[in-house]
Amino acid sequence: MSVQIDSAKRVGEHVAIPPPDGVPVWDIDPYGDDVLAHPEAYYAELRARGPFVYIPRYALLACGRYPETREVFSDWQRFVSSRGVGLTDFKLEKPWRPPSIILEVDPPYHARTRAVMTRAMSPRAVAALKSSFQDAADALVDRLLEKGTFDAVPDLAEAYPTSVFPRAVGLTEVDPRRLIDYGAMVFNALGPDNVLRRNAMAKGPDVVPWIMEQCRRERLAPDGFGATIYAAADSGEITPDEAAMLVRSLLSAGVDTTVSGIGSTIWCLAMYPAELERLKANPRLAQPAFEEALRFTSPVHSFCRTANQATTVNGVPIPQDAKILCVLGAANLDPDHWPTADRFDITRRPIGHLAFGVGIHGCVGQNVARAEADALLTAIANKVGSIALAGDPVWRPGNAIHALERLPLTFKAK
Ligand code: OVM
Repeated sequence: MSVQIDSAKRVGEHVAIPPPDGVPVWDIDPYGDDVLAHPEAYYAELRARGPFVYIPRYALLACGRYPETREVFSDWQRFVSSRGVGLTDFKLEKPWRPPSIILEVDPPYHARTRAVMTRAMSPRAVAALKSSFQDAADALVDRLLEKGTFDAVPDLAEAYPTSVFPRAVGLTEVDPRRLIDYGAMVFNALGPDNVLRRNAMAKGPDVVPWIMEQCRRERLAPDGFGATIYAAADSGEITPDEAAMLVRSLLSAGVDTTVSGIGSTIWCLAMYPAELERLKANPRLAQPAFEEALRFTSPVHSFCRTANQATTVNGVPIPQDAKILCVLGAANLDPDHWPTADRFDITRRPIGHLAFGVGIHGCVGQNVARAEADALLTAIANKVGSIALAGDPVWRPGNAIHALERLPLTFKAK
């Protein structure tokens, strides 16, 4: 028994569990445009209805309270990733691309690929990039101050990561548009066969072959994350084909995430000028400001897991084969976990936020994301006197990413 959202293409197919005893049924589309663009009311209602809800439209369980979301996300034995982290159960439906060999696998195999990626983006490897990240951030902020008024989505949130990350990977051909479009495919593919997924997937013929080509060893510089990954193939730790797949993971997960996280952080500073003042007064708040912006906006709003066995979470029965939508954005705003949860406070230091996930699958690139944000926020703290909206911010719906479509701003110098 399974749900097929689109029977011809079999997109989003998974086992259609019935509502478990005692789990409230909620007739909502969590992939609706309005929910995805402005999710806060949905987050609050999801938490209020119970530790889990059953969503009949997709025969799906969903959780958004902090303890349960953290438990499902942490326990890789009961809640596996190898059956896909979107709506599709890879046991039932062939995924749109060969599965990621780090995201969409379980232990023991996972430990092998994870170790290579951890090494490639180690604190030492990232520290070596610090001064070039800072130079690029200083130069970009200077240009934006000269412009005065600009759209912070293309001109800052997209411009900065695409100016430093491809080089850090070792790409020798940089095509920001294709990198961004591939990210949109990978993340929207986690949802149902809606317009968001279809529009993103339509770029496939232009984008996928280009991405795969950039993953080849001959294409990569000898000093990036990619080179470290291929060095692990030389030592026999992984195969050359696995090395190419891990470079693909860098390009899948490293662009749209940081673009979204940086854009949303800038939005926070524009919306909460008192917090910008605190950052200007103490540029060392750059790191905690980014963490708080991640908690506050959750750029990756949800990922799924699949129950590999019947179990219970906080007494709630979870049937075997259930897909569980873990709404990280809801957990990061749970008022039972976070005092004054809906306040953006750059001195909060929100240890344990779920914006990078948690557990063995927690974001392996988080040091890189932090280094990018740190450089940019340090440049802003040192150079920017005020940030004002120059028009209405527009949020863009996404099946897994919550990010801005447009953010018109005016920067004035310090
Ligand atoms: C990957 C990957 C890793 C993390 C997130 C992601 C859904 C992809 O390994 O391809 O986006």
